Amino acid sequence: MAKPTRQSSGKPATIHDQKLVRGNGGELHQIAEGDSEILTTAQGGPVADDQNTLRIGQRGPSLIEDFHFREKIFHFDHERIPERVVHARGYGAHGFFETYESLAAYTRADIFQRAGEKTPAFVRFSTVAGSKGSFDLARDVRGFAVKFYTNEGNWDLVGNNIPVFFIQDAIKFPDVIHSVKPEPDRAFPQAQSAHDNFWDFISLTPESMHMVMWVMSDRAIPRSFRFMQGFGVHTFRLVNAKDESTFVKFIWKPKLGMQSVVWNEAVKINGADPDFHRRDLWNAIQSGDFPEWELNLQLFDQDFADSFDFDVLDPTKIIPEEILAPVPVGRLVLDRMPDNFFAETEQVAFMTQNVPPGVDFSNDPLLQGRNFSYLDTQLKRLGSPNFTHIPINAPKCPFHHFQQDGLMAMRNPVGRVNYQPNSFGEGPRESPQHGFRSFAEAEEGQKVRLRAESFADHYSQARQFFNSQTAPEQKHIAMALSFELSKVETTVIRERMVSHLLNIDEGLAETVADKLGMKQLPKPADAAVAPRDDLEPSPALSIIRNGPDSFAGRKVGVLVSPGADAALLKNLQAAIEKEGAVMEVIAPKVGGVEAADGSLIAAKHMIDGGPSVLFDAVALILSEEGAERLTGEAAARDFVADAFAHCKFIGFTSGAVPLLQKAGVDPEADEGMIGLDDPKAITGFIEGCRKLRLWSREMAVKL
Ligand code: HDD
Repeated sequence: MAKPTRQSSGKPATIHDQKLVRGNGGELHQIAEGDSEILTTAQGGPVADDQNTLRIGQRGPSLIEDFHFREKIFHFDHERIPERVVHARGYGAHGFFETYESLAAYTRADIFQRAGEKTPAFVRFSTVAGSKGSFDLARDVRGFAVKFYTNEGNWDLVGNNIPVFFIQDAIKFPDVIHSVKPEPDRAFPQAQSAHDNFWDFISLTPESMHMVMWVMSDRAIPRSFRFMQGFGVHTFRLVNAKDESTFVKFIWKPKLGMQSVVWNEAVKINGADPDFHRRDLWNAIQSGDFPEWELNLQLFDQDFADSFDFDVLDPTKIIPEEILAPVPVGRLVLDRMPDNFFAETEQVAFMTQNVPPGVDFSNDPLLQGRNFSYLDTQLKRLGSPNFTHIPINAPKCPFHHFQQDGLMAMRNPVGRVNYQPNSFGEGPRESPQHGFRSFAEAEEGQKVRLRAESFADHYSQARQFFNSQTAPEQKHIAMALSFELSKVETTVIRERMVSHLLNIDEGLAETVADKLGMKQLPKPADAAVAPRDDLEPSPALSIIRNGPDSFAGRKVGVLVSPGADAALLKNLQAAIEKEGAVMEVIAPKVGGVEAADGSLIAAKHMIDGGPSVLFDAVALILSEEGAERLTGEAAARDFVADAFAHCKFIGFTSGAVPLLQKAGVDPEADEGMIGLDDPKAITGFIEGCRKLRLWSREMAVKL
């Protein structure tokens, strides 16, 4: 776009030529070498003074004639567009999808035809309930929406990090969302499910029980977008060139393994760094450590669907991986942050209806409803049916149609013919061969408003999920339910929830009831279908069982004091970086500290600004004198006490012992406490870190 510059305008000298700018008071200041372009209005008119409105006299009234002022304020007043009604807080990145092998046997989708083919992609991660400015570590589902810019149009796989949903029918969506959002009279709580309305709705909606187990699990407090799985949730179809259909479920698996935080940590992260997940993705991509996921398909035919325990059209059910193995078919790499958050991440419009030829819908009633909602909402948010003219939403393949005009039309076709068929041989025509053909599924039946009987079992998979977790994960679920229900003020809602839990796991129900101070257990909720206890646990459902095998992509926070051992720090840093992890130094002052050898150790954070909740493991490289001094600082004591309470591995020099003791941490408490005086111990520290957390520490504490 043409921008007026001094060179191109050839205008006589301005204040820029004199290397002067005006200050707020109108006074002129000298500016450094390197001139900039001349500021203009949106109409291109050069601006002489951007600091003072036009007024009569120095202290007189402002003039409406000041078109520059009016334009500037007018535009500012209109900067915001409505935030998404759900998934308002999100963060996106660009990347590509690389196909491993041709899937032509299953689908004619162009993206899956050629091994090694790279397709550009844009991904937006999000929380569901909170508004745009809410914190990242809410206990919530995470959105995992992928836009593939394929050669045959955009394909949006609009998924979550949880493979099931709260409701079975899209007509219930406004209800579940209203219930979780801030209560409408008081407008709180923000980004929390811990309140009466949510649990009231849930406790009256047995179909949500499976999802509730997932949302109360550690899946809802991920450590990083990079360490989450993603799911298309619904059963979709793949359709090949012979118009044969195969059912499919889509699963994204993170290359770096799964990892979550603990709730007490999440609460503190939200205060210390509300942008924790954003910053993490930004830092990883900017430093060249590109996050990667593998796309896995669960492929099955009608016979499998007919013989499976549950209805494959029911979005509150999964197909366990142990029953139907996922097949990796490609990888997604995120390697570039948007240049402009608003233009790309805020304006990107995902729509489940965007499928390329070769991918098709199933009759899942949630999916069918979504296919209406997403298009509709984009008009509300982006203000015009021309939202596909916004670069992030435009296809990257050639496209030709007769849609025209409308607000903010940016692509305006030329020529006479804007319809077809026409006699002039102009314009695009449909192609039965290349175009999208819906799978010709035979349908018949009466028009009814009925929930299928095959959707009626609401507890069996909830129980299976709970039984598939490790002991610490089960404990986290019990703690999460107790916390959430403790915030519910209406007793009958708490009791109703416990009555559902009794159908899932008695021990869980008893623990929660006890934490809620209930004198006696209610009766189990009436179940339309008795919960089954013959479903095998699915180890694939546990995060802890599916963690990483290295510490790559993680972060160690090292607390140093004056007199610290600089050589040890250097060795530690080398070992951490060799592992593919990152080290950050925390010191009493952000300027750093003088090491024992007189060198300066630079610090990234002061202790208040770098609490241990921001790190996956910590090390204390302290001189004894330094540690003694830190015993008086609450932030330093919290650094240590929190790291221990959150089951992190702690490496420490013997000088650090006074601080450990003052923080109530026994230096010999368990194998997670690793002395670093001997440089060889660094290897042991890194090996410990690979386990991410020492859960036995937490299990020693009774609920
Ligand atoms: Fe939805 C946004 C995922 C059910 C209606 N949804 C939205 C986003 C994700 C999901 C990741 C954010 C996209 C972005 O980053 O811009 N939604 C899901 C999943 C669901 C689901 C995995 C169940 C399996 N959604 C669902 C239903 C409805 C909607 C049943 C309505 C009938 N969802 C919307 C919406 C949103 C949206 C109102 C808000 C902003 C947007 O679409 O673009 O249309």
